[in-house]
Amino acid sequence: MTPTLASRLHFGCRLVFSREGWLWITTGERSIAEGRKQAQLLDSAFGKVLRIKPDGAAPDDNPFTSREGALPEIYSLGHRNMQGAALNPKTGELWIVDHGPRGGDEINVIRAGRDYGWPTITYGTEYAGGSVGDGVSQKDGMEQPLYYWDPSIAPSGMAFYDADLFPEWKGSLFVGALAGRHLTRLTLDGEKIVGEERLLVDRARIRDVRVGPDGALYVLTDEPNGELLALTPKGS
Ligand SMILES: [Ca+2]
Repeated sequence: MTPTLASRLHFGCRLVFSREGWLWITTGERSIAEGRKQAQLLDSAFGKVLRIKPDGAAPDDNPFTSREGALPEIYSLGHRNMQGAALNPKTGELWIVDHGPRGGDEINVIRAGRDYGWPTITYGTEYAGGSVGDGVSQKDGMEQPLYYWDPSIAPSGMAFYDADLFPEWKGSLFVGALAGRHLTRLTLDGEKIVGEERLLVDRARIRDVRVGPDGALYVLTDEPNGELLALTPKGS
């Protein structure tokens, strides 16, 4: 990430390959005031989704390649701390979950060149209390989330379920919760999130969730004595 800032928080961190083989990278804004501001700046890699080719170069059709002073790797901007990202198996689009401030965790579908608003707009407030910036949640030219959590769940990894082992889960989107200590199952109608079920409630802080080739759901806990859980249907 460039430039460098001294901080131990909000590094983003998820990697997803697109169908054409380019790599999406989610970066955080390092949580400090200087990095937060840079989430809106096109000469900084903080708080962005980046897209690169296997050799590290920016694809020619990235949205800001012809913008003077902009990093050509930038695909979208205005993000805070995207701890989950997954390819939607139906559309091939990138979906992310952004760990927000208090009351502002978001799910977004990522489209080229769009501004997802952080820190200008948010549904959350500062952890210490008080509004973020002007305290607005909508603004022209900035994307609204598909869904947000208030109170926060502290989202981590995410995965679309497209396997057959749990037929009733097909098409669902799973998101782990850290402070929320559960696994969320979201039901979708296209881009609308129409239902939320909480599983493994108070089991552990959950860091990541993935679907295995066997159709089981694998859940990674985030604890001193962390575990990898495999979820399969009863009797299977
Ligand atoms: Ca947003």
